[in-house]
Amino acid sequence: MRNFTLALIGLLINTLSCYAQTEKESINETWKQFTGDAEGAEKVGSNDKSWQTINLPHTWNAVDAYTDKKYYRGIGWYHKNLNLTQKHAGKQLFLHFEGVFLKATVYINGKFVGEHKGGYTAFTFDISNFVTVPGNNTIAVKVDSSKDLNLPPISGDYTMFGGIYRDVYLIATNQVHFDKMNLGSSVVFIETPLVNDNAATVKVKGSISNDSNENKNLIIISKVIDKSSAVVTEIKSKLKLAAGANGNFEQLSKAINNPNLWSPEQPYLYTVETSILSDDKTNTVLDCKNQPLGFRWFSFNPDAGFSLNGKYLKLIGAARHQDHAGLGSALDNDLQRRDIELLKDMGGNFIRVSHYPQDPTIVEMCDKLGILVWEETPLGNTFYDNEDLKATCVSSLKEMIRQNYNHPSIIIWGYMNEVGLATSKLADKEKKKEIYEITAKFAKELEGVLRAEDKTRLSTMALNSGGTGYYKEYGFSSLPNTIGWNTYYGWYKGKFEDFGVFMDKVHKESPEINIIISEYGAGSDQRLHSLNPEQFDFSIEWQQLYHESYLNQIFSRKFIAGATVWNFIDFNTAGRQESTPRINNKGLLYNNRTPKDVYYLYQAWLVKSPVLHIASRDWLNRKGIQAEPNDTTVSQPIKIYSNIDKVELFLNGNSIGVHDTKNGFSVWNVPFTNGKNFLLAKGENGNKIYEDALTIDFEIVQAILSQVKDKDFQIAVNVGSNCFFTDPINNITWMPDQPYKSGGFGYVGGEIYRPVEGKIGHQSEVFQTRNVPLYQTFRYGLSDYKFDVANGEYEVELHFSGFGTKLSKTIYDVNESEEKGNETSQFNVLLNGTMALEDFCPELQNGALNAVYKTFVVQAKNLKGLTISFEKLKGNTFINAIKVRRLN
Ligand code: GCB
Repeated sequence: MRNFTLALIGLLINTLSCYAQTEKESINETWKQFTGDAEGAEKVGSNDKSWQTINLPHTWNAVDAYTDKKYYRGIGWYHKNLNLTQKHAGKQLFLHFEGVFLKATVYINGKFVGEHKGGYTAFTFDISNFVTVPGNNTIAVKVDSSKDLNLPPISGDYTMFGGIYRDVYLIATNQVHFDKMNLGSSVVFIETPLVNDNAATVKVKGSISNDSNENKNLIIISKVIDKSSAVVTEIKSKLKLAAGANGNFEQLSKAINNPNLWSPEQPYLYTVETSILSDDKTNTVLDCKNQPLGFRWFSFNPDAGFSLNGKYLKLIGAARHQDHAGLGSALDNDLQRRDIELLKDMGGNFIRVSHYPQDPTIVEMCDKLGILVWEETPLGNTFYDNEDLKATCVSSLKEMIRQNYNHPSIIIWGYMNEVGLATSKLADKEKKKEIYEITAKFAKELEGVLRAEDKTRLSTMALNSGGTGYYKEYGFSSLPNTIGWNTYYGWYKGKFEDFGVFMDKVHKESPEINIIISEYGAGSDQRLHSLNPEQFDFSIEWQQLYHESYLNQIFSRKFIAGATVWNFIDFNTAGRQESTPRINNKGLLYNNRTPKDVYYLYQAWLVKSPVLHIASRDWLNRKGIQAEPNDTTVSQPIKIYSNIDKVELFLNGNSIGVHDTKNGFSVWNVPFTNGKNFLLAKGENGNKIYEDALTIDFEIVQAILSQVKDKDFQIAVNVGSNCFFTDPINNITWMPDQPYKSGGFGYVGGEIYRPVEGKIGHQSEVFQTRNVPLYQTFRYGLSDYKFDVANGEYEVELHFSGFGTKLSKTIYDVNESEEKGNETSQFNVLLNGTMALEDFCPELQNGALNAVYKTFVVQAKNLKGLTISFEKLKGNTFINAIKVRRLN
């Protein structure tokens, strides 16, 4: 019996004969790099002594993209010595680049090997005829990241990091091998023509090259291997290949009974191992390839949404850009993988790999962790009828599809984002029509390419919600199988509820269209907090309200098949300004991957295991004014994100009540005392107690300032803003603006600056300060700002940033446009009646959009406190922030 069992296992368990036939070796180490053009750098022996030595992945924009909107876009060079040894003799040798932005020209030993256009897809060059084996060989790569209207992306809200920013491999194969020259792809393509609960079949296709000078008789064996290494089916076929020829093969398996299905809950992966064997007595394995295989089927329905393996599934997750604080686009594979783990931990089952194909580890992880994928090519915003541009869009689309064909996680391919947006702004109607038409024509062409490349998946396009008219008129929205809507109601415009209204409208108007929300999001800046959050204030609290509302609206509409938050992680976009210039801060995580509190709202909605999170990790230093002069506590709301029905909150050991959780959260009004406040949340689930705790440092500001005895008294005000602003370097918190009330502090007269209704402050970068948001909001037209402080000597700090007419109107893009702001203002500022700033014009002090601050020493006498008075001379009086500090 024992012998019989062993024999059976011997038959079923794969012997893993695949390994070591083809060698794939990373060659990321010790490259020489130079940013700039270097004449003759492709030549052997060209002088690179002064170049820096680096390891890949590398980008030359890891620093300047974070400091300068005009970051370097141009040429850079890379050199590497490639030492080939005896083991490479007689092999076919290839260089495989996973990603070089934007254009790469590769030379080996001074000779041109090839050029690749497109910054987000892989490419492979056969270098066999260029190298000396054994021997030292020189690889030289000229990389060009210049803005090029012939190459996508031609526009976009993200930084175009230049360099060899993904891994590079040397691949050595036998003379007979899977064709490596198929657009950088894996060359063995897997499909599942039949798949249901009971049975599945596997189709394996590919092409083989015979680079030897003999005719070959070959056997091709594909084994489907399960997780326990058991071979569940095997397909065998034969191929005759003449010397120097290429040939295709296609194999179809028998039905596999009761296949393990792939899904987010159980991302069961099989491996398809395909080997080429010599058809002779030796049966030598000549090449071998392992590919992932997942059995799943899916469908979209315009009313019923998405279903996977016959079951309804709400697709929910986030879009991801590829950069990381301090590294730009040059992340190692562990960091890439971590992002997908973070998405899985959040409960996400869907990702939009935006706006371009990303590192191969991303989709590999999605296969492993069970996250469904929308992947897309980088044509966005605008389009020109240019043959080179079109050719690269087509080649990038084909490359993306072929390189990722076997990943079961991928369900949708996209090829355009918000095209037509730039066109919609053109004044010339004829021109507009013409561009819409050529763009739509090209969209049709790409749709055709996509459908011809992959009949097993669906197509999509992300459209901006403002463009429903032209998308319909020119046929964009009826072209792909699914439509993604990018919607920002409650952020760039409108109210949260407008989102649902919009979705219902587009669904009603075009009931035949499958709908995904490809973008929705709101910015947030950890330094900004508000008890009265409002649209576009970049407070953490507004972003929370935004997502609380959207989640409800998305889940209550079945026809919304899926949704991806814009964006999973704050990302670098050098042209954008706003509160954190060069960072689009709509992430659920910061750019260094620390989750924001709102990440846990998603967990509370999406994760089945108990989640309990006090949502104030982003706001641990709080301040508040007494409601009544002698109050020893000040109440402020605390939110808890949880999926546990009832949660109890304790403050410094005492229960302050049990609240029901609804829609993933509950809110407490917490009576904070001065100093440390220890909050402990408890929830019971299945007889287990779950806890979360944090300490909030609270400073109570006295309602009657003259009663403050502390000689170190200081108060800082973020004038013209509804937000607390905390400078993380010195922990000083600037209080929100408020009207003056006797005994306290506040403005007299004036208005908060709002460039348009619903927006607060401006979004242009302010220089000469690290505290940009403090200078983006201001109050104008005011007559006084008063602080009813006790008698004493005070330092008064007045902060201004003039901007004349220099505000940036566009959200991103390096071109600055003009918006009417506080036309050059001139005014006097008096401190307790004494002239402090005469004929003061903030722009003239330091130039527009630069921070200016002035300090003065003022005596508060006769219980009259401090009055800062503004006398208008020209334009408007205004001020951005004030700090008052007691000296004596
Ligand atoms: C969009 C774009 C995306 C931007 C985003 C934003 O609609 O598709 O690239 O980053 O809006 O944050 O404004």
